[in-house]
Amino acid sequence: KEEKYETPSFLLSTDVHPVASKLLSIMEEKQSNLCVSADVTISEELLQLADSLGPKICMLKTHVDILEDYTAAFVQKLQALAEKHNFIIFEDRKFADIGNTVKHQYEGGLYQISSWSHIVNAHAVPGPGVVKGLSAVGKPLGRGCLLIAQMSSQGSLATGEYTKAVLKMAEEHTDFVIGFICGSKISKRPEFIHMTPGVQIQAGGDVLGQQYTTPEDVLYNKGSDVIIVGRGILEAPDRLKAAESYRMSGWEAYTKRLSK
Ligand code: 5IU
Repeated sequence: KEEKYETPSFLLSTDVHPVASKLLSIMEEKQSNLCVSADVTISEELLQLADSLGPKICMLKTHVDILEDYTAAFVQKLQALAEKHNFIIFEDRKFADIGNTVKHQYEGGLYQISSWSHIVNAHAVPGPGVVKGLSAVGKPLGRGCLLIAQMSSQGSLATGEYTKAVLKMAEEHTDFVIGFICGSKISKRPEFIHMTPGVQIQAGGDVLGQQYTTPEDVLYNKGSDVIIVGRGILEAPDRLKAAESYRMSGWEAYTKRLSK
């Protein structure tokens, strides 16, 4: 297949966080900037999703606390599938407490998230202590963190000056923060990864304030790097077919932007 797209040179730079560079090479190798949001409540279904959609995705996003049958054996199986299909695991935990508390929430409790999730995310509301606390646990394990700079939901307060302050917080912690959850590109630094939820083939929303934009709009017009898709795939009659269609339209829009 002909493509104008070339490996971005910063991928070769040693300054890039190992998880970010792994993600970027997975994206290239699989021609996918699709992160599936596996919002299901039974672990067997999640594993089955990870196995069947694994070849189409660069990342799998979880909410372990919605599983009704979580076990340590489940995460071991999930990790094995991440190895098998070469994708990154992202637990969408949205940490938002003081540093000392998030440290415990990240490392301990029932889920021991730091032991299996390559990436987590955090709200910047508490100030830099939240990043420092998470980093104390995650950095020695080679983990990365995304800061929530904007949200897809209607009436979100994460806008304007707040978003700018999040960007500054990220710039001050580049040894652990690898990018953002956002609606559009907010930093020109190529080593920051921009990931956007609220994506469906058709723009619109749900009854609880979620707002959807299309892959083309998010990746081409808004300059984001990765699309996060949940119900657009989970509620499709054929999930594999839907995932392939998001992968294809996402990769097309992304490579078109990179060769702009
Ligand atoms: N999610 C959002 N918006 C955000 C953030 C996270 O939708 O701003 I931060 C999560 C919630 C859900 C997934 O797990 O992304 C989107 O799912 P749907 O594609 O089903 O709306």
